[in-house]
Amino acid sequence: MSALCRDCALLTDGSPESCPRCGSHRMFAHPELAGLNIAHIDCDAFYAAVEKRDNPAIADQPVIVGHPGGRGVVTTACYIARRYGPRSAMPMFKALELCPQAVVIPPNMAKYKQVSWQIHELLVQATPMIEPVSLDEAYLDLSPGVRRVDRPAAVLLARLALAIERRIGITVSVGLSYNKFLAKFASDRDKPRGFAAVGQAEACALLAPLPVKAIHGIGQATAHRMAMAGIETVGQLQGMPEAELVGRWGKFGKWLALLVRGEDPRPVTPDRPAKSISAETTFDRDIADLAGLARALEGLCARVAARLGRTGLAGRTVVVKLKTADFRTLTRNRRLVHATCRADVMLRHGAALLAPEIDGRHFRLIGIGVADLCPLAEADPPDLFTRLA
Ligand code: TTP
Ligand code: MG
Repeated sequence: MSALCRDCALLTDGSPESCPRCGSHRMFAHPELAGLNIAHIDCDAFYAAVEKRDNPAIADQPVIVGHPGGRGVVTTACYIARRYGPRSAMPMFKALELCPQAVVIPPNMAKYKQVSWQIHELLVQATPMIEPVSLDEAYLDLSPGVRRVDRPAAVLLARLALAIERRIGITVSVGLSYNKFLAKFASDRDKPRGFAAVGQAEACALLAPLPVKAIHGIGQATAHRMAMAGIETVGQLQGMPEAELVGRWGKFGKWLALLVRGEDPRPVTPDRPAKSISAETTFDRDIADLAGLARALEGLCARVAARLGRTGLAGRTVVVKLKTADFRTLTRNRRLVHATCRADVMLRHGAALLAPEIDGRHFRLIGIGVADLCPLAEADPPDLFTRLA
């Protein structure tokens, strides 16, 4: 048996009540913990959590995110509001009947997207194999040889959950298993701020009592047809040989035969790579002079280079973006002979793109990035002089 301290990420043998290093009681013990590598991370009441983070005055109140008014629906209800009944997709008027004291906040998608990206930036430090499912959830492959840090997956996940809490200010629930289906199943078992694992030895028994809809791919219609045939639970499907499942449901039956026994062949598939990587900043006071703008570019180039390094990418085109005081956006770009991931190279080309724009106009924002991405290995070949040296 291994146990994980969820407050200091120590992985220890046995199942102690408290952490031998930090004394925390948030211990998670599981016999297969050290050997499970596929994870699912899901933010808790995501939109509502972001709104509470940004307004501590409502932290202890029931919060519903959604468009107020007659025809609106609930997009997220925080966990306090859920005690009174409101749920996602419920008509707002009904949610407010159940919980009239709720604070209703219209969704701010731009903000949630930004938080989602910040979470992604943390996840990518643990592994490049991240499959985002929506703004607030992703699968991670943390297998040895894939993960960036040679620590057990459970340790990396505890660190990620802590980093998301401390740096971003919201909580997540983590599911750890040996495939995607069970990792997602696990992340839902201990919400909010949860940590759960499903091992090989227990998977079938855990799935057996669940309604058939718990199986990925069984929707309302299939569940209804199964109910007509007297099949209500996953256990009943487990009792059927594969030939019978295929006989009844064709190709889907083959899929069912795997999933009901806790097998899922789908690999974690990283999202399509970004088309460009960039950083930008809005000034407190508009800037018109080259020196001031170039100074801003320097910091931005360092940020872009750091992100390129983390994602293992480089770019063949440098792009500079400027926004004028009267909100006009202009972009200037330059294709390079060799792709780059270096801040100094980006800065040199960035400054060259910037110079012709300095004509007295004031700018409120500057950004720089690289596009036409390629693997890092193809970037910045040593120049002739270095090669000869
Ligand atoms: P979920 O992860 O399903 O829900 P949640 O994060 O609010 O709560 P939890 O995971 O703790 O159960 O969805 C993520 C976000 O997606 C959610 O904050 C709002 C949005 N969403 C909708 O807009 N409509 C919906 O019907 C659902 C379910 C979610
Ligand atoms: Mg969620």
